[in-house]
Amino acid sequence: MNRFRSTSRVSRAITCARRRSFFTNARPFAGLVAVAALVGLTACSGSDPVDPGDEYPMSIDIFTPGNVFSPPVADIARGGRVNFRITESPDGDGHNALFGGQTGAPPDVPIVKDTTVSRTFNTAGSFEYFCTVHPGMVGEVIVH
Ligand SMILES: [Cu+2]
Repeated sequence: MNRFRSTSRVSRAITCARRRSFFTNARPFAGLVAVAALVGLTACSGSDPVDPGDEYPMSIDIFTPGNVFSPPVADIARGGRVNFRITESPDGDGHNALFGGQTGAPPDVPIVKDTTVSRTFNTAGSFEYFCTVHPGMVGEVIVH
């Protein structure tokens, strides 16, 4: 019993001595860690000052002046909305905007004219679309 107790005391003393020695040895490194942390924070705030999601609009209008989508390439933030402001085409038909079943793309815009159809883009990526009424009438929405 006594032997165990004394062993235990010795063991505790050794453990404490090791802890003290660890902290004594670690102290010079603590300064280095603090400096490294400051440098790290400064580097982070310098290279990435703005949340990337804030750089792109949450809503954008795409027009159809003639048989083109304008702007042909639209950048928006993820979760943003594209308003297809579709006017009557020169041939009297309307336009559609098909995404071709791309994963993450919103539902297709049917053939319409003189109206606005809005679509929300919840998935990051590049989504090309086209009008089947007018071959070559294409556009792209890039979701960031
Ligand atoms: Cu068209």
